[in-house]
Amino acid sequence: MNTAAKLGSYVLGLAVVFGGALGMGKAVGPVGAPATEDHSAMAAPAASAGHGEHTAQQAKSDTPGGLQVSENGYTLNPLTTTIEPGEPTDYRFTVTGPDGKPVTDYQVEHDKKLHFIVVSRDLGSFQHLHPTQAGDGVWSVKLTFPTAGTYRAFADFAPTGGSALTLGTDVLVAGDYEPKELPNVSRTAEVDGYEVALDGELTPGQASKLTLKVSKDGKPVTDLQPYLGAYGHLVALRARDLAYLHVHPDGEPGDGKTKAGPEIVFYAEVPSNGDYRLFLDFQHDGEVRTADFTLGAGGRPASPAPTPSGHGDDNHGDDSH
Ligand SMILES: [Cu+2]
Repeated sequence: MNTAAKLGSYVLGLAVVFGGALGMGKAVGPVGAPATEDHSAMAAPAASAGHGEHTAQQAKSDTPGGLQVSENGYTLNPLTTTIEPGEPTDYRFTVTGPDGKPVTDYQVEHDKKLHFIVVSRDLGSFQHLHPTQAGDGVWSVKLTFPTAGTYRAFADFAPTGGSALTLGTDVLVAGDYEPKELPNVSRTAEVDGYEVALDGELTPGQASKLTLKVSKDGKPVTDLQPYLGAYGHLVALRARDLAYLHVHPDGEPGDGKTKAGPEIVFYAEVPSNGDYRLFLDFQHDGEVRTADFTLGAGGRPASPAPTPSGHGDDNHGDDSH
């Protein structure tokens, strides 16, 4: 799927969900078209309940992915609740569909039916995993939560016959925990002797070109290996609320024009100003590695520092007496 199509289904998925979320908040009410047909109490006519249509109100929704545990009738249900830091865990979960049953049929996207991203809430640790289906709609993945603390797990998938969705849930790992500051803004990352340089700016609401250049020992890497159908996978997470964006590169291996490095080009559209953590997965010499960056979008933080009052030319003048 190309970037435009991916973004398209991403936006559509969000747009459809918005009606559903409203519906959940108020048991009955003339909200816009409900996202799912099982809310029979809804007063709204069901004519536009199909996934392919949405109202103007819904279309304006810009809720990013990954912020909700339940969306569009689909819910992420963790089955593993006791987790020890630093020990391998068989983490299990289901995704239930609008009928309340675990979903068993998924579309394959980038070689996998479901992509599972686990990050610490302070965005210091990142894992991109691929759970296996253990039967009856149960997903299972072996992973280690490196330290105690709060994590966010994202399931990125498209049910057969449905739109692509990213659901998110918190994961709590017991123990002493010291939150870390967000890493400073940085356009270079080093991992296992590789250096990755990031060029480009994130402009909210616009597909922003990002170029990531991979070098090793000072030499450009020109023989990157395809990983899950692409030379790179980029996940962007907004600092503080962990709004999720999964971006694929411009061009695919074997399309006759995309080179195997050293540059990987992405078009990322972030939803707002603020700081983002970017995690690039790339494969070389048979191993997948992750380079991470911190980048500000829109040139300023989402919540600008309060300005001192009493300055500027606000309408505080007393010339009306
Ligand atoms: Cu994946």
